[in-house]
Amino acid sequence: MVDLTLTDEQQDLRELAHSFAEKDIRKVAWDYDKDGTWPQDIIEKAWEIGLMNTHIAEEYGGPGLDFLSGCLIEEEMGWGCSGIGTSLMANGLASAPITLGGSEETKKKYLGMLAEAPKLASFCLTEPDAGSDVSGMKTRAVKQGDKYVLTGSKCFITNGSYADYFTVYAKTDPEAGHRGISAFVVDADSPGVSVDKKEDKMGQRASNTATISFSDTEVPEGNLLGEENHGFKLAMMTLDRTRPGVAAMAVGIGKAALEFASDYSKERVQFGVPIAMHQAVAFMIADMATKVEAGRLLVWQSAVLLDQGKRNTLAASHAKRFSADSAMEIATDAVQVYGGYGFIKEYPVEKLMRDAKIMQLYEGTSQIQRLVIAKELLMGRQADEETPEHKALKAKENGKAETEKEPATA
Ligand code: COS
Repeated sequence: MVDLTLTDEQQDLRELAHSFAEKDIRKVAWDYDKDGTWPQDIIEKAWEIGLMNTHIAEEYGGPGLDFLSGCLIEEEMGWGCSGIGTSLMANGLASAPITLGGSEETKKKYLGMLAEAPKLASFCLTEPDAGSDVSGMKTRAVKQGDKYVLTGSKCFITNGSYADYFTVYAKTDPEAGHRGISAFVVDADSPGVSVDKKEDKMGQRASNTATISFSDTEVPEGNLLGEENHGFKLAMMTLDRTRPGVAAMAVGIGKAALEFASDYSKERVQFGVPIAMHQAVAFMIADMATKVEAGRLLVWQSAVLLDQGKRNTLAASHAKRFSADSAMEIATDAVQVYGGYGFIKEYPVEKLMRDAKIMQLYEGTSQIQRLVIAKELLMGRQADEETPEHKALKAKENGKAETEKEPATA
């Protein structure tokens, strides 16, 4: 039986996140957006009440929550302010490669760091000449004795100016295309690391976006994530884990825009009746609502597959593509429902329209999601392929079962 009922814990978490978004985020969202204010106060409070780093396993100090719970939080953060939400959630992107590929020591140190204090980490993949085309990156990592030396520049790095460490992708075999990329953890205070630029953005202005450069930056070999030259797959598997959450944030933007538009349509009177009574407007509201509901279902599906230890590449791209494009459409329609007022900064929906745009761009453009969808469908990859965590979990369970059996067989 397919059951879309949330557990009591998930419902409580969703309520906590909603209340935080309403009382702490929305209160300042439009001001922080205007001035591009860094939301340090909100980050500290969100960390304190357990809304950050929910994916970090209990053994490294986190709550080890499921992916669906993470998505419930992300939707509420998107509803409150997706700029602030992006700042709150970027640790998930930066730390997923550590969870997937880090040694025990690396996990304890770097996942533990985020669990112990309201610290931040950034994911450094994109470069000025390598956005969608990840394998075109130029950053180099050269092995010298027991360390790697990194040189290169990464751009559009979320939280880059405030991060304590970075997960960085670099070429270890420049001739090997995507099979010559490796991933590393780099401490932000390492010699040769510089934060070059804070971008002045159209939307999500409270989030920080920076350029990070590495100049002969030495990284201990123990900070290599996964195997050398296997970084591309690590990046793709990371994006499989984070795209459902980004899609959830887009659903949150859509829901916010829908609510503002429907409230306004009931108040605004034209031709003697509230504009909601005009079918032209009512149908727009109806379409917005369907897009929110459909987007949420795709998000939940892509998260639940992960929670079941299944490959979710296809579902994650469906969710990200549809929810991002829908957020843009819904926010644009919300401006339309507000008429001329929608275009004015004093009213709430123009911010949502600016914020929604980035959802179609970051963590893979809508065109890249279509490319992934087409490849997954045409190459017939199996949705139920097990993930490495699932295999590891099974092995652990089997190990436990064997141990439990031991006394009986002895
Ligand atoms: N999980 C595990 N492995 C994956 C994978 C996934 N989700 N997706 C691809 N791979 C593997 C493939 O199986 C293939 O393996 P082999 O080397 O063994 O053949 C390899 O990775 C290359 O895959 P593919 O041929 O599909 O790569 P392409 O270069 O053609 O396409 C795209 C890759 C364009 C989809 C990828 O580069 C991408 O997602 N780009 C967008 C990046 C992005 O989101 N940037 C935003 C910045 S992060 S905020």
